[in-house]
Amino acid sequence: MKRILLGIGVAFSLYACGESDKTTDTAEVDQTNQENTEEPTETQTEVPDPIDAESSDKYSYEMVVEGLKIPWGFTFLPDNSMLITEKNGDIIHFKNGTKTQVKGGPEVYDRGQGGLLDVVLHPDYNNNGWIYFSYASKEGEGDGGNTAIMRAKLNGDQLTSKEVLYKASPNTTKGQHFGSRIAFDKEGYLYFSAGERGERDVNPQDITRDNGKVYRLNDDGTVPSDNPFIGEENAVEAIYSYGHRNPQGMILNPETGEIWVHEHGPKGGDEINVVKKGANFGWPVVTYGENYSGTPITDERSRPNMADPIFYWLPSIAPSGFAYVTSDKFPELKGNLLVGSLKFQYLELLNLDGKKITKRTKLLEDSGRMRDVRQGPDGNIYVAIEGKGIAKLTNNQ
Ligand SMILES: [Ca+2]
Repeated sequence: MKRILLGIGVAFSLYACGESDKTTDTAEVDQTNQENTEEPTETQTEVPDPIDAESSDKYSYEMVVEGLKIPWGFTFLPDNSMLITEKNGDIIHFKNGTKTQVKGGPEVYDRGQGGLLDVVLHPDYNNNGWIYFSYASKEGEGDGGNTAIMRAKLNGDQLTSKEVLYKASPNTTKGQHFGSRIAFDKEGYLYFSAGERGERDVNPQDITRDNGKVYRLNDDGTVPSDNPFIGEENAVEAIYSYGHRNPQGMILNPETGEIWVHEHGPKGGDEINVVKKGANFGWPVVTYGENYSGTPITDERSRPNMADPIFYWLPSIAPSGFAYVTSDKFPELKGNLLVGSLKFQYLELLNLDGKKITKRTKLLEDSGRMRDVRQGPDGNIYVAIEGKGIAKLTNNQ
């Protein structure tokens, strides 16, 4: 069965979003009339209205790894050394104050928002040594690239035992919306996102196509037998949920065991979604955003058969990187969420009460495009800042 979106006909350029390159992402200030920023309709949904962010100067940062270009993701090895992905394809192992280039990484399609993306360790890394990467890959037929997942092992300064676990298709030369973040749940399933590649009217609502999806695989890349679309005609059986736009944040919520994503909206309407098996998250049939030109995409915010976000941003912050803080080092952050803002160049603290965001606070304002945020094994909070490197959060008191 094909679930193809009908009737959303006009294709607008989606190139100039907050996630796009540095020259365009701040160009999308609202130059159009204000009537287009009408309040969303409240008739069908219990989604809370956006709230304003407060500012806090309680925190600063100190650089830990300097001289990076676009550090897209990073993770910590058991010896507390750091593995960092640069969008251009470089993999850097930072240990005892020294950066070493890791050889043998995936060949990446470094274009627009694509390149080497996330890096995550297997939950049982200590025993199996598997490291997972997401990246834009040229593999397969056709010009351009699409999102791929590889796992490999680190031996000295060399990646070995490389296995490509997934490659989305078709390739396209469009530069936007690759996703991609990776997370494991408590049962050891591997989740990752692939954005809709600038084809919003083609990909996100069609489960026979890649892109605009969250995927679920076994750790070896095989498809779990209880994935939601197994056996549906022509379905991409690795799909776990659909109707996504461009998720660049993904966490395991340690309290609930759920996978949570945030995703870039268009102009307005970045969302936090609780991933559910087989759910349709609505893009572009329902959205709290509008076209970059200020024209509406739809006036529908919610439908009964589509999953609402638990929270949305208006205006968009262009979110990238996502962390749930469990550390005792920062009691004010514990049990809450951290999200990087590319567009406004700060770290956002979201106070969390169950599935409700109760407060937004801007930390580290004007630091630079905040690409990723992770809690380290030492309980510290680390951020990846474009044009700078990896920094550690410090308390001003
Ligand atoms: Ca949605």
